[in-house]
Amino acid sequence: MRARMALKYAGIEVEHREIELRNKPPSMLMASPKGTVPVLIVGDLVLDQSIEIMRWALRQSDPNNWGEVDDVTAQTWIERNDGPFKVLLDQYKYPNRHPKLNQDDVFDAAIALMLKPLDEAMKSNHYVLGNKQHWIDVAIFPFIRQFSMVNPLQFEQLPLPALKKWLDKHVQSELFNAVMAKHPAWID
Ligand SMILES: N[C@@H](CCC(=O)N[C@@H](CS)C(=O)NCC(=O)O)C(=O)O
Repeated sequence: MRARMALKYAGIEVEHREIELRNKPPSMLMASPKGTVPVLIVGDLVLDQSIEIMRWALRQSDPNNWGEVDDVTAQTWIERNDGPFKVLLDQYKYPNRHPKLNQDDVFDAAIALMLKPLDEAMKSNHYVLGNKQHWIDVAIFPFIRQFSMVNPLQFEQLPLPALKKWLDKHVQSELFNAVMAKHPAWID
């Protein structure tokens, strides 16, 4: 979602090929053997990390200066999100794959690692890095959205008002809703 959003924001038209993960087309695996989505192919260039796609899109066009400020802090957030938080998110989403883990511990660890610090960061500002939207907001919020959807009642009870406001704003944004449109699966 974050790669799609950055491409749309930058006004880049793509031929969108929706991939069925259980039935990956050979053309995709030929371009990127690691077999994860998204993959962006531009001539000879193959980008198969969503963050790389975001950075590439913003280098083409960045109309509202999403890439303007503090890339070092953004990098710290992205590493925390894509690394340890993603691990906890998967453990929380798929408890039967992790029968030895205590779900409450997983939940608490995710809050302490990511959700609480995000809420703190956004208490005086509206966005992760200040009062302006940055690519880092778009890079992180789909993961917080997934987290919020695992057990909505549990999420609702969290005392993290700034984070919830930020999440709602992104979920309701035109950009996010524009990229949520369904596409038929691509067949080679
Ligand atoms: N670090 C990669 C992770 C991509 C990733 O894990 N994508 C998942 C779907 S969200 C996937 O393609 N999984 C392969 C599969 O389930 O076979 C990125 O951000 O692009």
